Amino acid sequence: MNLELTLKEKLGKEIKESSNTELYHALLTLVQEKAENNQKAEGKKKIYYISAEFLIGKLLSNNMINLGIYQEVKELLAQNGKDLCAIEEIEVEPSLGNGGLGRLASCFLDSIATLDMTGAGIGLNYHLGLFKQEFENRVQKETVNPWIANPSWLTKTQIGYPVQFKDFSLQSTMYEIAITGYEGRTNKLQLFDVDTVDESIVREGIAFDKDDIQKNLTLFLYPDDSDEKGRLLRIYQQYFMVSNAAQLILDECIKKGSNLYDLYDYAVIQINDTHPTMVIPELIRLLTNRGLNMDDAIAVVSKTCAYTNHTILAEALETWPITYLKNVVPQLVPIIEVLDDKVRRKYADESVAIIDRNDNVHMAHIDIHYGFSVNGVAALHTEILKDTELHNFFEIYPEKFNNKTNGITFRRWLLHCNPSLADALTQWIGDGYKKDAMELEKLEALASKDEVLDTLLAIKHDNKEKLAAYLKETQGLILNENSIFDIQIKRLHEYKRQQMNALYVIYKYQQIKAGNIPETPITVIFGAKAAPAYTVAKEIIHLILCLQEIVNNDPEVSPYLNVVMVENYNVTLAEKLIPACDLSEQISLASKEASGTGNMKFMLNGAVTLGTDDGANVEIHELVGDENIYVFGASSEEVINHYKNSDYCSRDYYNQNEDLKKAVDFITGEEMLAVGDVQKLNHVKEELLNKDWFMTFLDFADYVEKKEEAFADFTDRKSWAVKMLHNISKAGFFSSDRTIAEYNKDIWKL
Ligand code: 26Q
Repeated sequence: MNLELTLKEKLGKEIKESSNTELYHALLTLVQEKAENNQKAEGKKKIYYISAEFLIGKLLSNNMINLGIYQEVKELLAQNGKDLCAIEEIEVEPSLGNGGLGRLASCFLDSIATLDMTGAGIGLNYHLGLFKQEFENRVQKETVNPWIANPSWLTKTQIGYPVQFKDFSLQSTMYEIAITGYEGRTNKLQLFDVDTVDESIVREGIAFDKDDIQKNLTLFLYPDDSDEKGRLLRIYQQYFMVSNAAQLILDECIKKGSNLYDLYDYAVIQINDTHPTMVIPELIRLLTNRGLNMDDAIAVVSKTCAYTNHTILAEALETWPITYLKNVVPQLVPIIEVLDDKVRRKYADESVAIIDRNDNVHMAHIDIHYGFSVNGVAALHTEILKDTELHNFFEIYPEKFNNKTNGITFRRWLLHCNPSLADALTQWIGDGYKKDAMELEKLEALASKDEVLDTLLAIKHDNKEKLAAYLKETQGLILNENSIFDIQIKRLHEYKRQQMNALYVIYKYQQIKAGNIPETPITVIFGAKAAPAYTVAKEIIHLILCLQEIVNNDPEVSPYLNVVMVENYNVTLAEKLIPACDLSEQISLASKEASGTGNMKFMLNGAVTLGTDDGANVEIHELVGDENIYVFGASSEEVINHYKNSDYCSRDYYNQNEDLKKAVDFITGEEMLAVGDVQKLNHVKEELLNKDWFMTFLDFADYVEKKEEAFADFTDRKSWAVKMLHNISKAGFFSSDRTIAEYNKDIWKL
């Protein structure tokens, strides 16, 4: 294909004379056609990755990299005075996920296609996705985030199914997005939608009529579930997703020759957390409708479905009152009752029942009894599931439990987001690492080469300058590129402990005020959305925004310390923040973060981790060794014991640690009240003093000490560069290609 001719043909004019928007549209069609041509015949068995979230990010550049035309297009545009980066800005990021779980699903689709596996993602086509975050008077406000443009990456198909609810039925339409593999095949992300959805029912912010299911079913990514209507809508969404998935899967398998008794030879379904769990009773229902008896249907489905657990937080484990299911999907209720009955006949232990004494349905219990595999997402996480959270299940089914440590796609999180690092790596160790990430270990041999270390530092500095320029232009934020970039970007949740980082900022502010000036200036950068109904999380955002105001405007302090909270943190911003990071904050309370995947992205891009021994941090720690990571805080065992013995009292720490006390008191001191909301700030402080459920105070002293150590080490540029290099060289293990190869070997067996 002659790129230049094809592009001109699509434009109907010269490249020079085209606008960025016209170029984006032309490139989009060109890439779509090229992706389409890369489809391959399906193998007999197919992996169906069902997920309520796919956080795919912008697609243009990523697809061009995977299709091998990125460089050529970039140069062609440059020759015509056009900048690909500016064209990328036209694309709107689809935000069809909240965070880690959705982004993981997208990395997995990339790797499945790259490894040439027959597979598809199945989900929902939310018109407005996750809300867009705006800051107003230092408070998070939610607004809509329309992403479906014309043309877009979505293509409408002729495929659709009827989905029956209690009082009405809806006809679905399936949309597809091409998923390109790196020098691999093209697979599909299949998103179901309803034609009757009506964006005009959105009122102020993201408020809408929750009763009108025909108009709201795929309007938003699971909305607020703080009230009953929100929770019911969630069940409508989930059933709509899985009923479509089940019908599609059966159709495809029958076409390939399945007699349904051998369904598991044609399909394996990976259930991404419990959100798609109803696919199990739905498939059983459909199979019995097609003539299988109940026992056979259950046996077939149990050999087809596998479950991944992504969270140990009790409040995130889904349980639905059976009355909700009766009101939305009564046809599933008798099936779930049969499933529960069979469990109860076999096991007296009430804790493994599907329907509990209060008539709540435990979704994860369905997956564990009626799936053939249960996996956690990092070594520590899987051990905690086996030892505590799911211990009673592990005793029944030890053979079902397995670990699959998460991974990230290096195409997006290195080749695309950090091209200068990728080029330097290629120069040093060849480009074999692009297909076999373990080849990054070859870097170890270069740890004593000054020109390599200098280049690493120069690339980092350049990325910091680029980030500073971008944030200035898009958000009006001012960053000092000669300061240490200390970054915490992830959903806002108390267990992730942004509040501990904020307390450090206060501590440092007070230190500087007292004359203890840091050797190198520090910029503490945050990015986080809070769930709209999660009050404390929003108050913590308020706290950070107030600190930003106070610290950055204090002439005594701002030359040495700055606080920056980026607005509307999303995949696109992550791609710019991560390559610019020096210190990666992974400070969850040990035992609470199932894995984390941002930690891996930072490491790959040469940041050094400051973290607790939690989730995949444990594996990063093991790989890079004590010298190349800053680990602090109570161990997961200690934390689990504190919960077991209920013996943690935050106030004791407050009373015994003068620095901590001063920092906490500052939250409601006069400087803060001059810029912040008294109620919100009081409440944050009270929560910490009276509850601190995630033990911020327990780890605070150790956190400060380690952070100071990291900042001090940073000034020795050369030894810091060695740390960077070791982190990059050991990141190969965290390629999602490795993760997906393991899923296939142990679970999918395609
Ligand atoms: C459940 C019930 C009611 C309402 C909402 C939910 C809900 C929604 C989203 C529960 C969980 C999620 C998302 C979870 C998630 O993103 N988990 C993250 O998954 C990553 C990929 O495995 C891990 O790296 C992170 O550690 C984990 O927090």
